[in-house]
Amino acid sequence: MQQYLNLLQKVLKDGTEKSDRTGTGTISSFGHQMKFDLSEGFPLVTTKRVPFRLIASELLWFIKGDTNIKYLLQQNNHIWDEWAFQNWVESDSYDGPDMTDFGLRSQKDAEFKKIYDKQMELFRTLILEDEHFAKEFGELGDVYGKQWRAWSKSTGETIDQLKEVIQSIKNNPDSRRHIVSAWNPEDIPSMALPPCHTLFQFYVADGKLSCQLYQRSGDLFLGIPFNIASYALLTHMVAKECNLEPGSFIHTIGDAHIYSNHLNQVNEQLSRQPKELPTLKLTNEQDVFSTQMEHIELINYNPHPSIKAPVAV
Ligand code: THF
Repeated sequence: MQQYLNLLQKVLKDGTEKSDRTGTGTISSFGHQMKFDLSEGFPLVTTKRVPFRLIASELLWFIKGDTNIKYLLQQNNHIWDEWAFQNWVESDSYDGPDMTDFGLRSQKDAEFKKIYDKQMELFRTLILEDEHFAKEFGELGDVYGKQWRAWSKSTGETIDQLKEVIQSIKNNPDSRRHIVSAWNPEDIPSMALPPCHTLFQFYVADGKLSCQLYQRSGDLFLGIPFNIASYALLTHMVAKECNLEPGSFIHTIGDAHIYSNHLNQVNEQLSRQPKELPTLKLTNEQDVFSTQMEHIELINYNPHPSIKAPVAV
């Protein structure tokens, strides 16, 4: 994972201060690439503890084609809560305390944070316990699950890109068109967040399956360790179904940025020595689509302690 640490270092050193959508402020640099040989171990960052369980359940959520956070909450995964919460507090049916700019305010104002935490708790309970509420406010719109499994055509039909790409890997491995796109220009206005991981391509050679991701924007401290492990896991899963060995994961990033409130955390991480990589074991004999959490096993992950940081919404 030295490559990840090198990228952090490079952006700290050469990046430009840049304002951003969330109002947090970043140091940013454009156009980077990392390459992970999956035979050398599973690329999960070891200079802090990364909650792999959250990465795996998020990926299974995408693969199911689900776009409602209810499933994530049932898995005790809260990484998407803020985006659904935002839709609720901005809607006409919301009549609680004012939550304008809750992301920034909850970090700066301890009194507000108490009120915010209470509203967020209420929101989670409603999603889990009230079916109508979950249908209306748990929905993130046309995010990854929708684009991967049910891209809408102008005719009203849908395209299952993930199923088709797996078929094409099996039937025509040499193809140069093993592509899944999450970037659907027509749907951008209805998405909670336009997709950060925009497009990925598989490649087959020498009995090995590789994957390259183009990510338009990457939060280097919080998001990128998730994204690397998520696509590495997907590559393992697809390789297994197609009777191939996992090859490399290549991660190409457009706007690579470090949020200004993650700088201490990044420096702490850079002071640590990377440890040996864990390995991944997939225990199901079936296809990608029937994989469950209990089929995904991470072995020998002994990272440095976790480092907390606020997520920019
Ligand atoms: N927005 C921003 N600003 N950064 C992102 O990484 C990001 N994502 C998704 C959507 N919008 C984003 C959500 N993914 C965490 C990790 C990934 C996320 C969101 C949040 C996070 O907070 N991770 C903590 C652990 C959290 C926990 O234990 O619940 C961590 O320490 O890793 C990019 O895909």
